Amino acid sequence: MQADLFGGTPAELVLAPQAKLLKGLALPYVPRLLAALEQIQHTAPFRHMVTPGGQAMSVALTNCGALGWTSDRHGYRYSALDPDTRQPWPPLPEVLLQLAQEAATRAGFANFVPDACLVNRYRPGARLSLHQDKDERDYSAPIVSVSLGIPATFVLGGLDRVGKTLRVPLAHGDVVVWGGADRLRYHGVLPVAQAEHPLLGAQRINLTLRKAG
Ligand code: MD3
Ligand code: FE
Repeated sequence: MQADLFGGTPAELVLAPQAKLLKGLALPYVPRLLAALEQIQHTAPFRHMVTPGGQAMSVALTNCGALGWTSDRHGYRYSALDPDTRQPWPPLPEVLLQLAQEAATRAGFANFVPDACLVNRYRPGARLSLHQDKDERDYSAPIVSVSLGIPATFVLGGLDRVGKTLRVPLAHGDVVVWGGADRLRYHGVLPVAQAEHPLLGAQRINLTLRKAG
């Protein structure tokens, strides 16, 4: 799918005052992103982490960058080491830094320097229940999210668990930037429907770039 037929600025949808969906912004980066993902998986394979409640997540994950998000029976935290290998996470690829900075700048957050990239893999049926992202040290930095592969429906709520939610379809190449007060909104992903993507097959990959440390 083409972001914009006329070579102009990609469509920018305002989801909330400081949350912007940049349709197709990642499309020109896809070949380099897929090559980077291959490298990351080689060092740090996808795995299903366990939540503090003792349940295995339906989403499989890995990380790159100085810090990686992890979960186990004891809680959620950012760690410099992959708990499975006790080795550092693979470095943040240049292409991800470039894309994150282009997206953040377009959304009004100049000078974004992420130090963590969580890579989520959704097979059909995988979902992410409504939650807030509260494990980072500094809420003033934005979060940049990149979607690849089969589509998903993103659910955006408010600052508390109850209340109205907005459903947002996310497609291959879409980028969302969250900052300011909207960074602490509840959000989740509905169970992903069975589908095939020409490049990624039956999976959705979501990369979330953050300043965690
Ligand atoms: C809205 N991932 O890893 S990314 C997560 O598609 C996570 O894998 C989802 O939520 C995914 O924590 C959604 C989009 C996202 C990320 C952070 C947010 C949306 C957000 C923070 C505040 C509000
Ligand atoms: Fe989240």
